[in-house]
This record gives sequence, C-alpha cells and structure tokens, in this order.
Amino acid sequence: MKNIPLFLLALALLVSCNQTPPPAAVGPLPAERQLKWHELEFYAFMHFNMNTFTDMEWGTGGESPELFDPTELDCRQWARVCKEAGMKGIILTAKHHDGFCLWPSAYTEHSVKNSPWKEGKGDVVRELADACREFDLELGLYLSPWDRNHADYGTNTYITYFRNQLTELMTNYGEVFEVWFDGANGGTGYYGGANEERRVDRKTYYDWLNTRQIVRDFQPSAVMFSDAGPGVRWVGNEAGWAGETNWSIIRKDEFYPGSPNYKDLTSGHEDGTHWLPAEVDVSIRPGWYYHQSEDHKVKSVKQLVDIYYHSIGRNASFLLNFPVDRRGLIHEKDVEQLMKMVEVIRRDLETDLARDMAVTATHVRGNARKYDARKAIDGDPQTYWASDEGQTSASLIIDFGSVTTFNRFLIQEYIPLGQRVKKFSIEAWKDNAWEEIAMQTTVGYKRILRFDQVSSEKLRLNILESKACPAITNIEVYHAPKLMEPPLIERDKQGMVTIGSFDGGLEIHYTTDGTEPSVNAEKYMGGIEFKEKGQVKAMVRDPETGLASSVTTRNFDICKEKWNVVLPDPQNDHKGWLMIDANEGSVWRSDLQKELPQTIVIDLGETLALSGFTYLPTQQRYIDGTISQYRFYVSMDGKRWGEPLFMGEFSNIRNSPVLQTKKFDSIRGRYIKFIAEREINDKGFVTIAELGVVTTGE
Ligand code: FUL
Repeated sequence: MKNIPLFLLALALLVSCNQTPPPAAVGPLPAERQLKWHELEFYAFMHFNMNTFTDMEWGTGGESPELFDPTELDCRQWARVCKEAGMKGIILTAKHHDGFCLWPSAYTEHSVKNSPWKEGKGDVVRELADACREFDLELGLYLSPWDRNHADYGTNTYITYFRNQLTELMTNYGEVFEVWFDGANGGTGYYGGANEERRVDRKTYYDWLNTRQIVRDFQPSAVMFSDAGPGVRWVGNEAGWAGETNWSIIRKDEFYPGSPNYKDLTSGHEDGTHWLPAEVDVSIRPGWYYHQSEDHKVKSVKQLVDIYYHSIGRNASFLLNFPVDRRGLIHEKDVEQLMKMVEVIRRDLETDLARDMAVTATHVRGNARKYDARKAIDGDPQTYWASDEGQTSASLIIDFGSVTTFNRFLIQEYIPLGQRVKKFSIEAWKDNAWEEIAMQTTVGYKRILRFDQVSSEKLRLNILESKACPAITNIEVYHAPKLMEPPLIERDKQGMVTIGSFDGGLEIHYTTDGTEPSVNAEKYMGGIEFKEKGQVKAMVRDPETGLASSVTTRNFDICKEKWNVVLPDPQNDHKGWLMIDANEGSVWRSDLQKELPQTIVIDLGETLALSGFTYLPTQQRYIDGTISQYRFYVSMDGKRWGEPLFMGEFSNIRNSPVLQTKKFDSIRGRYIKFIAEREINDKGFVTIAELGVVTTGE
C-alpha cells in the first residue's frame, strides 16, 4: 500500500464509484415529452366559447355565430393570472362539442369570422398564443372530436374536416405542449340542420392512429390527452382527485373514450403496458363554462387546497379550469380563490426542513457516493438515492439534530428509470422507538403526504416493497401552518341553521340580512332559527390574533318544514323523505322493481308562488341513479296538473353532477310533480339527494 500514491488511491475510488452502474430501468418508461410534461405539474384550462354566451355546458351546434361577442376579451389577463399563480401553461377550448371555432378556420363558416367580435377579424387562438409567448407559458389546445354543428358528422368526410382543423391548429400557432381530445363523442345534435341523433364507433370512427399522426408530425413534443392517451390519461373523474395508489402506467389498450372500466384510470395498473400518467381536470366552479348563477359557487380554498394535494400530491398533474366569463376575462372571484389557494400552498411548502440535514440509508448502491442518501435531499433532480439491484426494501433516516415539528412529507422517484415503489411508510422517532406516521403505496413523479403535526428529532422513510431497487430523487419535509377556513353553513328541514368552523379556538360571526359579517356582527352561540327565503353569511375569527377568514354565504329558499312526500307512496317506500330532508348527504333511491319513468309528488303544505325547481343529484362518490331527463309540473290540488312547466335533459350531469336549477314563469301551486324519465346509465333506478323549489320574490 505504502508505495501507492494517495492521488492514485483517490482516483481508483472515484473510478470505482463511477463504475457503479445505474439501476436497470423498469419499463414501461416515459417518453422525453412526457418527462417534460410531468414537470409542469400545474396549468390552466380555459373553457370559453359559444356556451359562454348561451349559458350552456354542451351547445347543440345550432347556435348562430352572431352570439359570440365578448366585450373585453383579454388573453393577456388570463396569462397574467396564470403566471402569477405559478401555473406553467394554458389549454383553450378552440372547439367544443357545439363545433364553433375560436379561430377563423378555412374549413367552416361556424367560427369567429362570422361573429360580431372584432367584426369577424378576430382570432382567440392567436391572441392566446401571443399572450402565452409574452408571459412564458406553454400553449395547449382542446379540439373536440365530436361536432354537433357539422353536417357530415358520422361520415368519413367529417374525419377529413377534423384533420384539416387539427392541421390548422398544429401549424399556425407556434409550439403546442398538449392537445386535448375529449371523450364525449356522438349523440344528438344540429348537424347542419338535420337535428338528429348520430352514434359513432368511438374505437374506430376517428382512425386515431392516422389522426394523431398529424400532431406527431407537426408538434413532436406535444402530449396528447384522452381517456387512453397516448400521452396523458384522464383521471376517471372531474371532481379533482387521483387515487392514493396511482401508477403512471396502465394497460392502455383496454381503454378508449367512454370505456366502461374508466374507473381504473384513477389508479392506473401496476402491470401497465404503457407510460400514461394521469391528469386531474377540474373546474374552479361547478360547471366548465361560465354561468352567472355560479358566481357564488367558486370552490373554497379548502376544496382547492385539497385538490392540490389530491392531484399533484398523488402523482398526477393539476389542470384547473377557469370558466372565462362573457366579458372574456377570468372572473374576479375565481382569481381571488386561486390566489388564496396558491398562497396557502406556498406557505405550506415554504421551508424544507430536510434540506442539508444529516441523512443515512440502510442500503446504498455499490456503497457509492453517487447513490447515497444525501442525493435524496440535495434538491438536484438528476441525482437519486438507490440501493443495489434486487434490494427492493430499504430505509432512509433524516436526523434534524433537534426536535422538529412537521406535518407534510414530499417524495419523488427518479422516473426516467420507471415507477418502482409499491409500498412505503414514514415513521417518527418517539420515546426511543419508531412510531408510524403513514403507510402508503405508490410514489411516482411526486407524492405529498399530509398528516397531523409530529414533533421528533428523526424521520424514517421505509421503502417496503418495490418492483426493483428504489431510486428516490427527492424528499422534502414541511411544517404547514393552521388553515383559517371560512365556516360551513347548513340548515335542516325545520329551518335550524348551524355554522361550523374547521379549527378549534375560533369564534364565528354571522348575519341574516345580506350584510357582510364583521367582528361586530352577531356571535354564533348555537343553532339559529331561519325558516324563510334569504341569505346567511358567516366568518370565523381567531380571537388571539384578530385574523378573520373570508365569508361564507348560503342562499336558502323557504325551509321544507311543511313538506311531505305524496308519491312514491310513503306506505310502500319509507325512504322518500330523504329527498326533502334538507340533508345533501342523504340520498333517496327508487325501487329497483319499478321501471322508469318514476313519478314524484310533493305536498308543499301551503300554496306558494313558484318560479323554478332544483334537483340535487347524489353527491356521493358513485353517481348511478342520476337523472338525465325529466318533466316538471305544478298543481293547486295535487290532481289537476296541466302542461309540464319544464321538460328536457340535465346537460352534462354525468360529468358535472351539481345542483340543477330550472326556472319558469311564476305560477301558484301547492303540489309539485317531478317525473324522472331517464337515468344517465340507463340503470333502471334513479336517485335524488334533494328536491327543492324556487319561490317568487327575494
Ligand atoms: C368533458 C366535456 O364534455 C365537458 O364539456 C368539458 O369540456 C370537460 C373538460 O370534458 O368531458
């Protein structure tokens, strides 16, 4: 030894370290464009098109271009808002199912060129592309395969048209990062005046292989979204969550738009055949498009924060939709909620407590520095901690040096080598033993765990099961502050209002006259009797700091105290009252033996001036039983009903099962009749969380 110079020894060591080969990849693997896409994490959807002006979710295709007339359209405002929120791109509904084009397509008259906006000289796609470039954002485009306007929809001629449009979008607006192909395909429509139902074979009609080639040819780095990708997959719901177990791989060939096993999209498949990561698409309001009636229904900060953790925190991306309003702007309320959510997340994940702490691992690949535990907390996405080949369990300990309080744990796999971890846990060192904080399954590109705060000197990560040796590129630990959420306001059937805060030690102030509650407003001490139609507003306040939450507003119509179910006959169906119990969580389900239509009759207990009705579909996880078609009547005596005041469909209720309100000219009556004619999946039964009325007068 003594003859060997030290520098040679050091060199030998270096060479041996560098000689430790990287772990073998575990396929299927992400493509380069998918790796780039993963890093975007958070980007925006803009639903803005003909529906914005017709107050619809799905236009029929028969709308006149004359209706498209935003007064202050400003794509720079969209881009500015998104940029400030830390979003990385914007996807625009260039064409939705109604077929209206936001760019002056050479292949149709059904576009902005025949609208009054900018006297037909405008191009929304161009304006957005320019704004994205200016604000350094990526541009994405939604082009609906279904076209309820086009006369040839259903034939091969339409496919040529669709491809021509795709080519226009892929060649005229610079680089595109994502192309969005929606799964809704075929059904009733205007179709050039035919006004009929046209079904297509979703698997074959679009000849997807050749259609997608257009994107490949002109935009090689763009990912394509659809239920089955091929670049990015739908997450199987529009409610804002990915599964806790979420594989970025899936048996792709089992899927096509509308496939019955779409629920698998929420978790992917451990034995997936393709890399097809999930994108959580969700609107900041109940609908995708702007409806003034939803101005007070912008998602709460709590909801948005939850969605963040249930998407980005669960190995998916977060595609947050803004229903751009009729002015052509993201509504102030949406901006406000977005920024509040972003601020909460910023504070939650502000100071990484793991960075630069002492860290050790039970197993290090080849005992090489290149793969040691430090690589998991060095903030470098190119380095990772790994164990030897075949070593599929290993632990890593972060030693904070002193007792540290934390309640968030962030972990990332080095996904160029594939998604590997199947099961992991984290533990805290307490009273000379390891105490479990969380036991979880997959990690993937990114996983963030939330848990009650823990104070400990050390944290241990255990990779318990993995497809191959783990490759962990990043671990972060945080202490998120207490969240001051606006309170929850509820009212029962008897008209008793209760208000709840989400944290201990907070006081609640409220009003019932429509004014904003301040510290001087009535202090909530328990139930408030409020039977009439009106508004209850409340806020929570921390008496120690004087900080107040934002205000919760609930609009109530008259309470349902006097209501009774006449049909279904309470003698045979004991659960009918669930649809009028003022509890949105309880659901009535019709008798399985009875076929549709199902007739419901309610006695309101008094004659009222009515100008509408409401149907709240089940808010539970699975929405079978949701009514898609109905008729509605009013009667003075419960015997003579006359013509229906409303009949038709609850559009897009399958994907957006929110409160449905249908208004009509005021009429007096004591009985209402609601006939459920069709269920979204033709299940043969229907469900109702709540039925309500709109009484005339404020
Ligand atoms: C759905 C569509 O049918 C909705 O209208 C919306 O565009 C949403 C993002 O995708 O499936």
